[in-house]
Amino acid sequence: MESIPRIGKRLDPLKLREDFPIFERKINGKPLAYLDNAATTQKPRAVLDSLVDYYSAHNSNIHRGVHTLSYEATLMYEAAHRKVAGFVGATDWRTIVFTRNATESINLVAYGWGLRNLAPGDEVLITIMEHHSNFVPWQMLRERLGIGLNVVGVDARGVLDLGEFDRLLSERTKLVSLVHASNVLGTVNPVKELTRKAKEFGALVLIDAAQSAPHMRLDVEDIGCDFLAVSGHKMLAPTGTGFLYGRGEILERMDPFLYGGDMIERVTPERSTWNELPWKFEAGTPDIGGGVALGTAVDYLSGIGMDAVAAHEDKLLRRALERLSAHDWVELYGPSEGDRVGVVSFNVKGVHPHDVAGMLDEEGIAIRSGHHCAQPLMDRLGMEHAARMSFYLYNSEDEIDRAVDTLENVKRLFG
Ligand code: 7TS
Repeated sequence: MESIPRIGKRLDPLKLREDFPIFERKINGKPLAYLDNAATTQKPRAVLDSLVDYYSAHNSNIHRGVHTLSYEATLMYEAAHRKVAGFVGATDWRTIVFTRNATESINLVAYGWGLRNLAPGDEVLITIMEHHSNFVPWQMLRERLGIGLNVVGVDARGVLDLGEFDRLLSERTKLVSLVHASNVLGTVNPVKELTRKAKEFGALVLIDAAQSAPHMRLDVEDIGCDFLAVSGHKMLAPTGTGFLYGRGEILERMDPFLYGGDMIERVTPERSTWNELPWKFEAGTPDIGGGVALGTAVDYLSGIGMDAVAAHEDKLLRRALERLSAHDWVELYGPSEGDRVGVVSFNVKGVHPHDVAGMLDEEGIAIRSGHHCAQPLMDRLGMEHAARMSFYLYNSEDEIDRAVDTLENVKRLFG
C-alpha cells in the first residue's frame, strides 16, 4: 500500500490533493474547489486502484465454492470488515455489517430491531436536527406499531436542548436515535453523555455518525452506544458503501432485514435458520468490490490519522466563520462556540441559495444549496433553504478565501 500517506500530526492538503485524480479537472476553466463533502467525498487513487485491482485480479462471489478467486474475494471482503471495526473501535469484526449507506444502516435497525421489539406505549427519542434518514424510519414504525416518537428541540443557534432531552427521556423510551454531527449546522452532540443518560432508563442508543465518523476519531466502546450508522462514501470510499456497527448480543437477537441467499444457515420448505454475524444481515451478493475499497479508504484515513484530519478541518471551519461573519449581508447558522465539524450553512440576504451556488460554480467552486434533507430543522430555525460549504482533508484555506472572495465580488457587482 505505497500510495497510502503516513503524515504524522499535521496534514498538508496540497500534497494530499495529488492523491485525488479529480482535482486534475477544471470546472468552468477554474481549478475545482470541492466544498460539498457532507454530500459525498472525492476518492483517492488508492481507493480507485483497489476497485480496479479487485475486479482485475480477484473478482468472484464470496462464501460460495472453494475455488481460489472465491477464497481470495472472501478473505479481502472479511479483511475490510476488520479494518472498519478497528476504525470505530469495535472489538469484534462480526459486529460490522456492510450496507449501502447510513440510510440503509438505520433502516436495518428500524426493521430488524424495531418491528420486533417495539409495541404501543413504547417511545423512540430523536432530535429535531436529524437528517430525514433518521426521522422517516421511526415515523414508519409509529404508523405501523402505534409507538410514540418524541423530538428534542434546539435553541436558536442550533444547540441541542439538553433540558428537553432529560424531560423526554423516561422508562417508556426504548431507543434513542441521535445524530452525532448535524449536516446543516455542524453541531456536535455530546453523544457519550446522552448515551449514559439513555442507559439509565434501559434504552438502546443508535448514533447517526454519517457526518462524524469521516472527520474525527470515534470509539463505539467509549461512547457506549448499541448501534452506529455510517456512510462509506462520505469517507473517501465508493458510493454504494456504508456500514452499521451493532453490539454483538443485540445483533444476535435481531431479525434479519432482508431475506434470501447468503443470510441463511439452513433452509427447508417449512422454515429457515439464519447465518452467523454479520452475514445474517448481508443478504444476497453484496458490493464486494466496494466493500474492499471501503477497507482501503479506512487504511488511507488511518495513515493520515483522524486527529490530524479533525485539526485541519477545524482550521478550515474557523477561517470560513471568520471570513463570512465579517459581512452583515451574510446570515450564518450554527453554534459559534463548542464542538462543531466543518460544515457551514449560510444565506446571502436577498439572494436565493441556488443562485449563490450557481455563481460559485462558475468559479469552479462546488457547494450545496437547498434544505439538506433536514426539513424539520430548517422549519424550526425558520430557514427555508441555505447554501452550505462542507470541508474535508484535501481542502485548503485558499479555497475558502476563493469562495468568500467570489461572494464579495458578486455582492459588489449586484449590490
Ligand atoms: N445522516 C446524516 C447526518 C447525513 O448527513 C446523511 C446524508 C445521512 C444520514 C444519509 O446518508 P446516506 O449516505 O444514506 O445518503 N447527508 C447528506 C447531505 O447533507 N447532503 O447530501 C447527503
